[in-house]
Amino acid sequence: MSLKAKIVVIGCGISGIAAAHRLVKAGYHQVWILEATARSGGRIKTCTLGDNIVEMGANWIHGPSEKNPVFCMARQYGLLDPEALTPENQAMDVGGHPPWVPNFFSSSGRKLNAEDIYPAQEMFFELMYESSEFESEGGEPWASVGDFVRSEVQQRAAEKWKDIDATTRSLRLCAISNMLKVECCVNGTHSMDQVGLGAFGLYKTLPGLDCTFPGGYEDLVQNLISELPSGSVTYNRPVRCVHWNNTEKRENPVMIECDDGESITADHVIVTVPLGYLKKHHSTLFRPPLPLHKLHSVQRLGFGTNNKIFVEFDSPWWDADCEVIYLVWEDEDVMVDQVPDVQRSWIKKLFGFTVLKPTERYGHVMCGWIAGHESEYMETLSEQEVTHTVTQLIRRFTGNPTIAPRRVLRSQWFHDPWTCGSYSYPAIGCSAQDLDNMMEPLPTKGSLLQPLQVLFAGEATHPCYYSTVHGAVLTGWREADRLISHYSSSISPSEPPK
Ligand code: 6YU
Repeated sequence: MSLKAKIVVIGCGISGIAAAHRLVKAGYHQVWILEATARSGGRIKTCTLGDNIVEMGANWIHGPSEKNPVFCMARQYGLLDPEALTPENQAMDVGGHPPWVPNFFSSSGRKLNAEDIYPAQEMFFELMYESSEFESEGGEPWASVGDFVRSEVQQRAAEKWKDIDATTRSLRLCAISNMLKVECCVNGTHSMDQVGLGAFGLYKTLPGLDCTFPGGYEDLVQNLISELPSGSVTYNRPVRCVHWNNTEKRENPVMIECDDGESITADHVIVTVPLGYLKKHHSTLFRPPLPLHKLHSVQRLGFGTNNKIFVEFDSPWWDADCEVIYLVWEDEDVMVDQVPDVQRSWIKKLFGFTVLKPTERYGHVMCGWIAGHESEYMETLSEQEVTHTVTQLIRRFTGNPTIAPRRVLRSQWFHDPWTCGSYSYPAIGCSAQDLDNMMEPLPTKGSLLQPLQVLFAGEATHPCYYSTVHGAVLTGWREADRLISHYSSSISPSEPPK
């Protein structure tokens, strides 16, 4: 067993931190993290809006229960509210769709009767469940989740809602458009027409009602970083190229070239850069380049944009118990989740707002959600333009021309050069094999070269919890364990056989 192995982790997001933490706890003392930016956390990013804490990236612990490593660590560090710890909360199985109290508003400035919309919601959730049952077996009735939903709603609505008046029926179809936009945010995709029906079911949920970090998600990051030896992380150190198979010798076969011209040699490198970054930079990031099957999986898997627009008000204009506000456009009964003219009507893609609760902690703050190319366009606008458009939107839907936000703050994940989007999803044509290929170390199995030179972690390498923080943590631990078990079962490269 060689605790002397020199291991470099690229990226100080939660997967990189989890990998380094595991290795250090196992006794490895030559573990370094190289991070491109000036901060830890990556897509975990807690900011403030006035006096309030807001999360620009990850928001919730999805499925906070015993099998969720994020929940277990947060509990151990004492970072959660008491109700998140209760057995009832952990046992609640909501299949990824928390039962939030909704308010519906329409583009003609009316608050809609929720009872009119519920049958559409019920039908939509049924279809989401059915979409996840196809399991990549081939022969699915449609290529994408979007196509499947549209076709099934048409059929089922014709049968189930045949006695409903035309206005309510049309409104329900408009609400389905809204629900497709919600799913675009959940899946981090431009359109549900890009999400593969066969692969949709690869994603698995955990039991537990989603909860947040009262002090901010970054509390988890700080706790873990504080347990690494000081100096473990080098900030503002972007990696330009990983030269693997660098030497004929068994010693330090990897050379990591940084943007500032520095080069670092290592026995192993764990790459945790986001899939969006990999898609853009794979050709310059690896020498020799990625093997073709791995490259094809990088290209096939989806990586889209989901952004938030936080809006603060002096007083609420929603019901006291309201947890989510849905905005239903009355001209969208053809079940669409993309706008025809992005520059003119990008705001139509924003599905609505989640209300930050409890009010005593967050004040009157809501979080708007917008996915896809419309979201990417929004990032290019000035803060004033975004504020103006959001204000007009709220005035139109509430019919109240005097509503004015106090502050607005939005995320810009697509234009973040180290992320290039938000998170991964199974695009059309993807299968479980692509996620397997993503996590496969280099050189690939069967090679006579020095093994485990380049390992891959990060949310997009988890077979069923991709797109989440707990998925990212598990991949960091997985790659650390891969090295630990390698050294516990073989002779170390830095200790050649005598
Ligand atoms: C979750 C949630 N959540 C909202 C939004 C976003 C995400 N997620 P990192 O990117 O963190 O780290 C990589 C580092 O590498 C980074 O620091 C870079 O700077 C660095 N780097 C890059 N290039 C480099 C180079 N060349 N050299 C050196 N360093 C370099 N997850 O659990 N709950 O509520 C949300 C949300 C707006 C953007 C989220 C959520 C996703 C997580 O944030 C994300 O997975 C992890 O933080 C990634 O960690 P990492 O280490 O891999 O990368 C049915 C079904 C549907 C399927 N999906 C359903 C799931 C729903 C997902 N929901 C998300 C929703 C929200 C709201």
